[in-house]
Parts: sequence; structure tokens; C-alpha cells
Amino acid sequence: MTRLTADNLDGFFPKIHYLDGYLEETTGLGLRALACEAAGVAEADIDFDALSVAVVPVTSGKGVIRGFSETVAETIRSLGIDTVVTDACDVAGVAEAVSHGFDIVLMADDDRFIAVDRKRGVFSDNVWSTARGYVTALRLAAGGSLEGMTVLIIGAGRVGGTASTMLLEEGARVEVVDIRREKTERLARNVPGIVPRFDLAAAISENLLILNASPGKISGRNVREGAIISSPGVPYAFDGEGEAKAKKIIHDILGLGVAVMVVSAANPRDSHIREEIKLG
Ligand code: 2YJ
Repeated sequence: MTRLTADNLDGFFPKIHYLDGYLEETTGLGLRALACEAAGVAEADIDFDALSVAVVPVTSGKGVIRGFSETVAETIRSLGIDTVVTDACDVAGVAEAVSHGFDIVLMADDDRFIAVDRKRGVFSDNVWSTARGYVTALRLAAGGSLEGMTVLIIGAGRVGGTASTMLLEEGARVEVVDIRREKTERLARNVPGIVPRFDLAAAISENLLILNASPGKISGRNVREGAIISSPGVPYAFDGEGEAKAKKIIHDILGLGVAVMVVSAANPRDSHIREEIKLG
């Protein structure tokens, strides 16, 4: 999974404060409504005013990413939820969050990024939430249903793999391509029903509905006129030609995944742990 950098966050496109309008334009729902739709909860069932969230900076592995915790916190504040970044990092930060009674605690190392609901002991992770958010955005951008439609997933990693099971559940025909052939083959072994593709350019140029979960660039030459592309992949993948040819490109670096994490952790009607599919 791609590790975010301070530069990615500096160039946060679109800026978090524009994200709401941008999602509304492309999917018909703003960030909070879209996150609720993705988490399967009615907005009215969550008391956003009463919730409190703490984001704990984590120094392990490659360390704290400048701007990461604050960007996460700002995203959650934009949902109307009181949110702080703890003063302390790591275990002391978790102790600070729990002792002050915050409802939900977020923390990320280089491998996992989770939102824990303190009282119920459930959590949602960023891979599941990102896949869920971008599958939902694609469905809405495509008119409300993916039943019987072909969707190409670019990237057979953790988000792409998890999205493939969600898209099959939505009744889509799912094609998957990855520049590493063995990753496509592994996903096809793990998720019966997906159609493996091995020629990236051909797969892109033949599909109108795309979920891009890869860190690679996508040449505008290959993008089909009128394509609808839901793109959690970091960094931003498209050139001017691709942007001009696509009907919609839905992309942000962090916001939608974080919003779905928090809303699904806070969903009073769901006490499941929400995490990525495990690949054998
Ligand atoms: O607390 C910090 O500043 C750092 N420990 C954050 C680490 C961020 N982790 C990543 O970038 C992981 N790859 C997971 C991020 C998922 C975003 N889609």
C-alpha cells in the first residue's frame, strides 16, 4: 500500500474544504452523506454533534508524516464532529485519548490505519473504508446501480482486492488488471468470479467504468471518451488528455476513506469489525 508523504498532503487535491462540493457534483452526495451511504447507515442514526474523535500520531516505522494527523482531523471536523490531535504520540497518545473519554480513536502506522470505537471495541480500517467509499462513489456516479455492468479494477492490491468483492456483491461483472501479472493471478485465485486481464492499455481503453486502486500513471491516450473513474490511487494518476476524455474522475487523497472509517466505526447498528479481505 502506498505510504502517504508530506508532499502528497501539501498538494491535497481537491483541498479538503472543496471536497464536499466536488463529491456532490460527481456523485450527487456530499462527503458526510456519501460516507453514510457507503457505511450503510442513515445520517439521522448518527448523533454527529455528540461524537468526539481523537487522532493519535504514531512514530513507529518510518515515523510521523508532517500534516497527516492534522489533515485527518480536519476531514473529520468537516463532518461536524469534534476532533483533536492528541499531544502525545503512540501508546501515551492512546492513553490520553481514552482517559479523556473520546468516542473514537484513529491511528496509523505504515501498514494499518484504523478507527476504533472505544466503547464497543469495534474498528474499521482504511483499506475496507477506502474500497467501500470509492465503490459507492462509482455506483452513484454511474447512475445508482452497477448490476450487470462491467467495472475494471486497476491494481490487484489491498484496496483493489477488497473492492473486487464489494463490486461482485453489487452484481457487477468485475475485470482486474495489475502491471504485476502475478498479483492479478493471485487475486483471481482468491476471488472466484473476477475476470483477470493482462494487457493494461487494452483493458483501460475497453472500459467505461473504472476503479483505479494503483499508484501508477494512466495515459490519457488509453482513456475512453465518457469514462467514469473512481480513483483512490495515490498519487493522482491522470494527465490533461485523460481529464478531458473522462466524464467524471473521483479522487481525493485521504478524505473519503477517513470519513467512511469514522462513520462505520460510529454506526450504532453495526458491531462488525470492518477490514480488508485476506489474500492467500
Ligand atoms: O502518524 C503518522 O503521522 C504516521 N504514522 C502515518 C502513517 C500513514 N500510513 C500510511 O500512509 C499507510 N500506508 C496507510 C495509509 C492509508 C491511506 N490510504
